[in-house]
Amino acid sequence: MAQMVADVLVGVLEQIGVRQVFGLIGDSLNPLGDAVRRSKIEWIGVRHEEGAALAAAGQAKLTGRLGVCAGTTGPGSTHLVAGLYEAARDHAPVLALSGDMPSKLRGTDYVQTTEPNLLFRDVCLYTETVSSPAQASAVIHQAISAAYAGRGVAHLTLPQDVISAKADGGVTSVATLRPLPEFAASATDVSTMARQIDAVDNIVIMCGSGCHGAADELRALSDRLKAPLIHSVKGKDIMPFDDPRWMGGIGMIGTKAVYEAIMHCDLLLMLGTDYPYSEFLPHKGSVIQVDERAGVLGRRAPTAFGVVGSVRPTLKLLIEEVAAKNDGEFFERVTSERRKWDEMLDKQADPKRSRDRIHPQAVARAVSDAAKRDAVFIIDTGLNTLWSGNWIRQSGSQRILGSFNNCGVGTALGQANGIQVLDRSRQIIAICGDGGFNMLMCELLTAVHHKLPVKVIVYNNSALGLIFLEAEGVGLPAFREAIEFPNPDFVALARACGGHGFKARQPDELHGAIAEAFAVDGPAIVDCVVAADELPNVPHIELDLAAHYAIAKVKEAVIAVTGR
Ligand SMILES: Cc1ncc(C[n+]2csc(CCOP(=O)(O)OP(=O)(O)O)c2C)c(N)n1
Ligand SMILES: [Mg+2]
Repeated sequence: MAQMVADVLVGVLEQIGVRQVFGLIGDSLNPLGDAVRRSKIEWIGVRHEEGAALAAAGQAKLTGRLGVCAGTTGPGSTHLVAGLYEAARDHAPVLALSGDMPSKLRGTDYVQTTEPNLLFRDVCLYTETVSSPAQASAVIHQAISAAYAGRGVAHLTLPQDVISAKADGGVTSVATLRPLPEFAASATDVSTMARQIDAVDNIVIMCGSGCHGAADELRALSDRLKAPLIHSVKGKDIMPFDDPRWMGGIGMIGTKAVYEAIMHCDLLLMLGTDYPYSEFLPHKGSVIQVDERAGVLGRRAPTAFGVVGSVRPTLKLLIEEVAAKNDGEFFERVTSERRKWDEMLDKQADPKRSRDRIHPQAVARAVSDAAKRDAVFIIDTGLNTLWSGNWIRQSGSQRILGSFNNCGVGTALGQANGIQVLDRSRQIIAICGDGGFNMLMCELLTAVHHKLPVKVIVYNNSALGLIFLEAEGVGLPAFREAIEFPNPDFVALARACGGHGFKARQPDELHGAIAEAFAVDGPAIVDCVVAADELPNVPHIELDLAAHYAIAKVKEAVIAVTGR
């Protein structure tokens, strides 16, 4: 049988090691589906195209390798777009494929008409139509190359007639399609950085996602400089929670010890992080920032020196150059503050804290304590992000992913499915709010269908909990009608879908429900009914914020009495 254009596309994906395409088939994708059917690549049919994009994004975030998803003409591709932002915002290489009507019908307001290259423009680094067999191989190469080079999303529009046409040659230069390699900063920059570090006393080293793989170098630098290591949430999983140098997180997923350390240090060394919340970064202290991406240097805090380079090889050079420091007083001070914060976290997470209600911190801690040492946690968006982010105690070999830049509700389960497909024997745990789970709960069916034993923990507070807090934080009374909602019986739902369901209503049911879910073979939900009025610990509570809460509470009391 002659090769179709679709075969050329699938062939190159196979050659670069893509093992799955996540998608939902439609007539325009039939030629693509047929080519996948005849290849070594597995087609993972999802229930909603957003789930396909999230699955591809989850894979790409975990591995740094190309994830691939597909949706059909019109609504099939509009559904893809939302999930693709997850890859775009977290700089993960994904190729999105969207089917399109036959070319002769373009521009005639035919059914399911969209302008795909316009639709995908914002989320993509590259979007192009495969417009003829002669041009196909070049744009296929270009798309994959763009996704790897820019670490983001590339998109190809696939008109049905073109991808089913006879191919006109294969893709060349396939060997060039691979993730970006690490690179060290220049020797001059390393020397300049070392001299600036030598000139100051109290240093804090902030570690972001660009520090993955550099744990040994970070430890060595911390020891040499007597400098505490702190992390963004995307860097949390790099080291075990109990490493004495690993003091905790920054910002809302962070500690008071870290906040104080940053505000009082002489120098913040920002490594592989583009942490966006400037209010938690030094306002006047000096910052040195190291990142592979020149464009992120200096944009979050006043920065004295910016260095372009990957963290690991750059630190190897820096450790050789920088002078050792002897005074451990600052490190000790941060350590003692960190101990106090950790004790507070332990108390908050104690299931015995209340006899008849489960506090959400206890859920996160119980999940973390029961998880395997190499589990992957995928965290959703909402108040639940704060519970999970602050109370999980990572092992150092676990991974923690989320939607930390896109901040999308309903993104955890789709990503978890994609990651679980990579290795069905690894423990993959999606931790969601009830609003988030409800949003894309159909993806539990994808898990059941493809025998993906994903474990889904649901913080059930019958509310879009974070919105309460956000409204009250600006002095508005919470709009209950918009925020609260009834939930289904999640246990029955899980079983109806072909999975397993467990419920914890009381503190003494929590550990058992989680243990049972982790022990069963196959996807499982743990419905954790949690106290809905729990307030997170804010490491830097500002007076005006506290005042806003008070005003909102007064307004809510008035509404409760007057109805207005
Ligand atoms: C797709 C999407 N819709 C809406 C929002 C705004 N939003 C942020 S957090 C949140 C509440 C999420 O509720 P839930 O999943 O129940 O988590 P909880 O805050 O209760 O833990 C909402 C609606 C968003 N970030 N993403
Ligand atoms: Mg909720």
